[in-house]
Amino acid sequence: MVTDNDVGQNGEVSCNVKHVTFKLQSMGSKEYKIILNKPVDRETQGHYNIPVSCQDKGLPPLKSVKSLSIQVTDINDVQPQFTKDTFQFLTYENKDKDFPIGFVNATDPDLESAGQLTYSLLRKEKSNLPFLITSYGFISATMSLDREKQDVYKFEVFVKDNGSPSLNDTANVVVEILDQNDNAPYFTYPSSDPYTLNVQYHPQSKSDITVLRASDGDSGNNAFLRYAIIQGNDKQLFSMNSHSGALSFSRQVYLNDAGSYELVFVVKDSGSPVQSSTTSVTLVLAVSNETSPMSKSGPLQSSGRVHMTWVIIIVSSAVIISVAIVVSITLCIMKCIKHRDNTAAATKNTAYQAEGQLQNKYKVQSRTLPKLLLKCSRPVLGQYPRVGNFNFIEKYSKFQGLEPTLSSSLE
Ligand SMILES: [Ca+2]
Ligand SMILES: [Ca+2]
Ligand SMILES: [Ca+2]
Ligand SMILES: [Ca+2]
Repeated sequence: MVTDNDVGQNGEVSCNVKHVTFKLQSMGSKEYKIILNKPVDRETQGHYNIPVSCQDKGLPPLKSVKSLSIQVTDINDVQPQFTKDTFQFLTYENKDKDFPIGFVNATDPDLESAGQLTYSLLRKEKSNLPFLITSYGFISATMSLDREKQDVYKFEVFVKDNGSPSLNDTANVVVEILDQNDNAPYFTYPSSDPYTLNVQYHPQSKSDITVLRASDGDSGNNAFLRYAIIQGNDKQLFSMNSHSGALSFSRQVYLNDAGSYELVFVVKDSGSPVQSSTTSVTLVLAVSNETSPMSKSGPLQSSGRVHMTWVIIIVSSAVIISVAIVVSITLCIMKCIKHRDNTAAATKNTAYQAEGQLQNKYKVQSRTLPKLLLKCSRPVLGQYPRVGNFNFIEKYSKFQGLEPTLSSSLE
């Protein structure tokens, strides 16, 4: 409502609003109501300030401008919306009850109860889901989960606002259960423990005997199996392919290999910690008469003998060579002593005669000369006359206490 106390045209007033969303509608003299030019959305804009101007028809016209504040009231016109179409969670098996799985969440921009959300599980039929969800979207397990029973759970969650009428949304949830190594492998073949396996061997037979089989309820490395023989293979007659479980002869089979073998096999998974199981097999080996009679240990003994022969040859050779060396040395010493006795006499005169010739130059003492001569030119002395000339290449003084490095000749 607008007032103007003037009379006549001076009191006639007209008002208007320049706004795209609102306009004025006349309700008669000096009364207007503001109406919507187009719909408003509180979630887009919740408040408006609208300038309203009024002007009379006097001369000159007088004008008044006032701002109107308009607040948009909320209604529950937006439904809640999950932030994802599908929520995916991973969790381990064997966890305690109430173990947390994850959160789901949705948005709703409405105000107060129109935007207050409540979550729940959408239970289809009578499926016994081992999960619960709190009203604010937290999912947990209601029991310990076993991946070997069920490894994936798929269900829907539901969210609603508290407006009136209430609006809602749904989303998918996938919970994948991760494996733990909680199952030991077990043999499926042999099918019983102990087990008797009859094997007939012919020389034409292949080395394969049989293939052991095992199973493991886990997955991945927790079910990656390896096989081994852990007992009863003292003669090293059998071998096991650790991956395939194939049992075969590891060497040639001989007649005396026939008999019964109490074998124990193990199968292990590759989990952490490793789990395993064993099984016993009585392998009864019959061999055909065509089989080589050579004993298994034959080649080993033969090999041992060859080894021993070599040892004997080497030791004998060493002894013979040692004896030869000792005899040679002994003979040499004896010969040496004999020669010294002979040359001592032979050189006595020569030495003294030589001394006369040498003294001027080298001051050689007469008693040392026979020794030098004996060492340096003993073999020659016997073939030459007792009198000779000596040509030292070093002076005597250097010989004292040293091995002689002189050469001598007798002419
Ligand atoms: Ca709303
Ligand atoms: Ca709402
Ligand atoms: Ca498992
Ligand atoms: Ca396992």
